[in-house]
Amino acid sequence: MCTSDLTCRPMGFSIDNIRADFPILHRQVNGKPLVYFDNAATSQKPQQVIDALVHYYSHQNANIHRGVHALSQEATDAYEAARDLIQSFFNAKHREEIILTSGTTHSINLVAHGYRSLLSQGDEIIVGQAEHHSNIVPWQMACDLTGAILRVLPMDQNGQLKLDDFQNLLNTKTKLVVVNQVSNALGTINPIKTIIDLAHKQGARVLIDGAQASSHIKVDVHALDVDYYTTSAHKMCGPTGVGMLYGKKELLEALPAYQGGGEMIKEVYFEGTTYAGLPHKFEAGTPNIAGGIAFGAAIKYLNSIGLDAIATHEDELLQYATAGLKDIDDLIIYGDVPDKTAVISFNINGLHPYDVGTLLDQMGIAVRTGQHCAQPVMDFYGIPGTVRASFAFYNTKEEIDLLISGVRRAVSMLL
Ligand code: 7TS
Repeated sequence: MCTSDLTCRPMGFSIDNIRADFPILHRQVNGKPLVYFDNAATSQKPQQVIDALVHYYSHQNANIHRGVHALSQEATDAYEAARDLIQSFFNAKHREEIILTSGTTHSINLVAHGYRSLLSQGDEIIVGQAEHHSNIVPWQMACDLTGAILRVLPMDQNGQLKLDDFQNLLNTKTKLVVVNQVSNALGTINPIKTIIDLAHKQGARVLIDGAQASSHIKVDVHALDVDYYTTSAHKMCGPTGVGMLYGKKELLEALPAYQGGGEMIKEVYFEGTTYAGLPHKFEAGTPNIAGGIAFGAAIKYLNSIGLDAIATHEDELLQYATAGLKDIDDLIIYGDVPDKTAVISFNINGLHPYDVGTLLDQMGIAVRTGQHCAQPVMDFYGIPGTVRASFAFYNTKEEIDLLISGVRRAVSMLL
């Protein structure tokens, strides 16, 4: 356990300076200072990201990719500069491999929609058991329309995917493997490099849902050799309504277009239409321009702190909180494994997660309760849901002390 700031936090990591960047962290909720532990749902936004949104609307607002006028050019440059920042953050080889979407859900649906034309009767897709609904339902839809079959890669009692079963599930009919890098319900990290390599050996493609990973773990899509990777800006200190799909260039070129409309075309005749090249082929309509630019600002902000420093601090919080919570009688942590991000999903025997969450809210502590859009995980454990506390690099051990004493108080009030 950590005893002093000097021994535990990386050089240059000043929690006070970081917290000063986040205006919302200084407000009160229910008469108490806000303790925000719902970071897996969405992260808070630093002033730099808020400023980027305000700056765009105050000084640059224009539609992009279509005007000869100065404002449109400026807005286009700012938007495309964000794409470059995202490309470099994820180490994609080509900038056109970065498709700006409205978020992970949109990114996955985009690929799944394209696969409706690529799948045939009897083809198989392997999906992890601990997926968010947005990495289940689009594949079910694609299977329903094509006659392809969805196979589930099971997890063990600790929420870890069973790799032996994976080897058995993979076969010549497997077209695609879709798993998250980190489970939103448990925080468990999946061995995606092994999964990608095994799938490729069998000739299958892999889509990784990185929504819970990309602001906690350094992701190098090139080194991973992943085929598709998705994330949402709002989990990375960026705004809502914007996100990313990375895809290997040749795969995106072969994937059918998703939405039709302006910007995604080369030429339109009533007799037929030709489509624009990447990335525009998948970016129909006016995008979330301010959001894209602010996504770039969020990447710059994360880079300025450093993912290594972020991971070190968050892991310290995770270890501290896990030890403190485990001291509470009858508290069960789901997915309590060494390889996880700073998410603790728990229950207390005899208590409904909703009641615990509601009492914590009265104390100013924001956690998420329920199924976390991952019903199969809850069904696996036979529970209605969990209390989920998820930490970010701007959280402190003092806040975790409040969580632990808050849970103790909730238990004494409810039991
Ligand atoms: N995949 C994972 C692993 C997620 O955690 C989420 C959102 C999504 C996909 C969908 O992302 P979106 O930005 O398109 O909505 N997860 C959560 C959560 O855990 N609590 O609220 C949203």
